[in-house]
Amino acid sequence: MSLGDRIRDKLIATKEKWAREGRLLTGEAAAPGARRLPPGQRLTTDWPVLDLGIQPSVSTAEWSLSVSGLVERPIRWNWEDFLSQPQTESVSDIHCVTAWSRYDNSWKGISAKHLLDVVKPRPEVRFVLFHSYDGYTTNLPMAAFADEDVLLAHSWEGQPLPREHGGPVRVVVPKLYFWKSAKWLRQITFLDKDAPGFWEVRGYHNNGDPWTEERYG
Ligand SMILES: Nc1nc2c(c(=O)[nH]1)N[C@H]1C(S)=C(S)[C@@H](COP(=O)(O)O)O[C@H]1N2
Ligand SMILES: [Mo]
Repeated sequence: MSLGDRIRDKLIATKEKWAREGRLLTGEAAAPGARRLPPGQRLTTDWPVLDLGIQPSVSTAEWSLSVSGLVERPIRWNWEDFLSQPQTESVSDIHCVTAWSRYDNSWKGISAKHLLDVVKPRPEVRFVLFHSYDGYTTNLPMAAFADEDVLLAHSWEGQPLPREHGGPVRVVVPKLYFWKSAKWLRQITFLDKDAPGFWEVRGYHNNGDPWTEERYG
């Protein structure tokens, strides 16, 4: 096993232990939206980088996004196809399960709403699963994906999304802990059954609502 692999395994094991111990839980649930900063979070103005020890290097020339599963119209978009879709800008807050929050991030990309209009999920769809270039996966209930503020983002603060933060394209799901916002997005599958992702099978909560502290499940 390489040093990188050992460090990665240790990092994952530490987070699994935190999940078992309920680290950072305050027990003070807040109504979603009742306050801007969710319980147990502290504000930061820098932007920490979290990954599994790999930051895949994907050029826009080799990048593509496949959308498959229970949809009327599966797609595979290259970079040009992606940029030719209607573009949306939005500003939202980040809440990471490791207890940092960052306000007022401005994103640009295509909205989940638009993607849904294009691919037309079948009525039996209940869950969405994201697959990333580093092997990461994370799942969302369909209703959470269909929210107005969910974006497939290629820019942050007017600049191309940096590689360490998931460029060329990452998901942004502002109302859930940030582990649900897959970086280095490669594929989205629409499913009738749930399929817990990388952290969800390692002790993180299946939903991940910051205001009710759904940190661990
Ligand atoms: N592909 C991929 N996406 C990922 C992760 C990852 O390791 N791989 N980490 C998740 C976690 S745990 C967090 S907190 C955020 C971190 O995003 P940032 O590095 O841009 O702050 O990305 C999420 N998306
Ligand atoms: Mo995280």
